[in-house]
Amino acid sequence: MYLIEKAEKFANRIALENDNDVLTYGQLLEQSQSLASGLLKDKDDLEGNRIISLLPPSFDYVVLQWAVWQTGGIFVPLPDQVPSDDLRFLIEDIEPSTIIVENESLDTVLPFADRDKVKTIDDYNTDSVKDLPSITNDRPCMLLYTSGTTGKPKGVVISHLNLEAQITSLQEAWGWTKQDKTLLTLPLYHVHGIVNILCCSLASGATCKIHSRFDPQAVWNEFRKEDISLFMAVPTIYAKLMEWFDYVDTNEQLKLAKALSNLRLTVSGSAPLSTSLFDQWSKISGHKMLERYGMTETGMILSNPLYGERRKGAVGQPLPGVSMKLVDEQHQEIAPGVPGEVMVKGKGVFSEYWRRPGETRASFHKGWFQTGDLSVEEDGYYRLLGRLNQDIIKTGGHKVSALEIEEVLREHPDINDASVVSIHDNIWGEIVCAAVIPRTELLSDDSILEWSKDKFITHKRPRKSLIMNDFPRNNLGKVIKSDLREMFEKLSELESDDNT
Ligand code: MCA
Ligand code: AMP
Repeated sequence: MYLIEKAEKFANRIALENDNDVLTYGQLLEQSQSLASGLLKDKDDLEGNRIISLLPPSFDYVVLQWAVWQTGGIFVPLPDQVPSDDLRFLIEDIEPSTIIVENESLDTVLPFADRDKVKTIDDYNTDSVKDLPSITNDRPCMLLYTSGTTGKPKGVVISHLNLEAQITSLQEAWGWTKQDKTLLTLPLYHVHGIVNILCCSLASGATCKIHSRFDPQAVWNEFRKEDISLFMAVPTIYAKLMEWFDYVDTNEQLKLAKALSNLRLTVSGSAPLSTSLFDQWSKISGHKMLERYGMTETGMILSNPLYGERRKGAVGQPLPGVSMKLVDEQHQEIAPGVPGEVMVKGKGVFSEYWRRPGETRASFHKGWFQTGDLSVEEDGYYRLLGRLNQDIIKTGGHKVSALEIEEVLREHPDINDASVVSIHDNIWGEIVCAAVIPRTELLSDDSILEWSKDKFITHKRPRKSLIMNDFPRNNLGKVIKSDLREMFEKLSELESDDNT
C-alpha cells in the first residue's frame, strides 16, 4: 500500500496537526495498525467488508481510514450530518459490516442499523497487534458516493491502484515535498479533500493541518502564521475568503495580503473558477491561482501547469498518467477548436459503480470513461464549456442531482409535482431552485423551504421556490427547464433590486 510504505520513511515527521495537537507518521502507523487488529478480531482479512465512517475530518478519521485499508476492508466515508432518509438508503446500498460514529451520533444511526454494527473507535481499543494481511493493489479501498443523472447517488469503487495513480500524478504535477504544509478545510467524503489534499500530503511526508469545518476567519488566521505552503479549495471557499477580506479594514487587509506571501501554490477546482475571482485573488496575493478539473470517477484529469502560464478560465492540459480526448456524439475524436465531450482513460479511473453493472457499462465507451463534461482545446489549453446533462448541479463544489431533489419534494403532502433547476450565484456557483405544483392551498414558499431543512443535507436544499399552476412544457408535455431557469433568474433580479 503506497501510503503505508511511504509513511514508514517519515516516522518522526508530523503527519497531522489540529489546533491542540500533532500526530507523527509513526503514531499514525502505530494507531492504525492497532485499530486494524481490533477491527479484524479473529479474522485474517476483512475481504472487502464495507466500513462506514461518519467521523468528521479529524485524527480519528485518518487513523480509521488507514486501519480499514490494512484489514482488506473498504472505507466508506459519509457526511456526518446526513438526513435520515439518505442514511437509510446509503446503509441499504452499502450493506456495511460496521458503522463507525462519534459517541454523540449513536442515536442518529441506530434506527437504521443493527446495534452490534454501530461502533465508536474506542470500542476497538487493543494493545495486541496482529499480523495484518498483505493487500494487493487491485483490491478496492474506498467507496465514494456521487450524484448521477439518475435519481439516487452511486458508490464509485476506488482500488488501491486507482488511489496510488491519482496521488502520484498530483505529486509530480504540483511538486509536493516533505517541506510542504497544507490546510484541509474541505469535507473528507469527496476526492478533493481525501486525495488531492490529505493523501497527497501524507504520501509526500508533508504536514496536513485539519480544520474540521470551514471557517473563513480561521483560515485567514492560519495563513497569518505563514507556515502553510499549499492551499486547495473549491471556488466557494475562495469567494468566502474574499468576502471576509473585503469586510475587514484596510490595515487588516494589508496584513492578510502579506500572510499569503508564504503560499507557494493555491489551487481551485470542483467547480468553475470565475475570471473575476481569479483576478481578485491575484490582486491581493500576487498568485495566479492554478485551476484544475477532475471527477470522483477519475481523480484529476486536467491541470494548469505548476510552472508556465496558468491561463484564466482554462483548466490546462492532461495530468501525468491520464489519457484524455474530446469526442463528438458518435464518439469520433474531434479537431482542436471544436467542442466535444471529455473522455478519460488511465490507472486512476475507477472500474465500477457499486452493484450497478448497467450504469457502469453505460458510462464507458470502448474502455474510455465518458465524463458528461464539454470542453474545447484552444492553443494547447482545455477550457470547460459546461455539462451535457443540465440536471446535474454544482453548488458550493458539491454535485447534486436535480432529479433526486424532485423525487424528495414529491413526497411533501402538499406538493403534486416538482421541477428543479439551478441559477448562477456569485458565492455558491449555482443555487438550487424548486418549482412546484401544489396539491393543496396550504403550500407556501416558506413552508417548502422550512420542510426542506430536515429532508435535505445543506447543499441539496432548495434556496428559492416558485409555486405554479403548471410548468412551462413543450408540445410533448416535457418541462422546459431553460424557461424555468429564466423565471428564477428574473425572480432573483427582482429580489436583489428590492434589497438595494
Ligand atoms: C450552505 N448554504 C448554502 C449552501 N450550502 N446556501 C446556498 N447553497 C449552498 N450550496 C447556507 C446554509 O444553509 C447556511 O445558511 C450558510 O450557507 C452556511 O452553511 P454552512 O453549511 O455552514 O456552509 P459552509 O460551512 O460555509 O460551507 C460551504 C463550503 C461547503 C465550505 C463551501 O459547501 C463545502 O465544504 N464544499 C466543498 C465540497 C467539496 O469538497 N467538493 C468537492 C467535490 P443559514 O446560515 O442561513 O442557515 S468534487 C470532487 O471531489 C471532484 C473530484 C473535484 O474535481 O474536486
Ligand atoms: P464530482 O462528481 O463531485 O466529482 O464532480 C465532478 C464534476 O465537477 C465534473 O464532472 C465537472 O463537471 C465539475 N468540475 C470539476 N472541476 C471543475 C472545474 N475546474 N471547472 C468546472 N467544473 C469542474
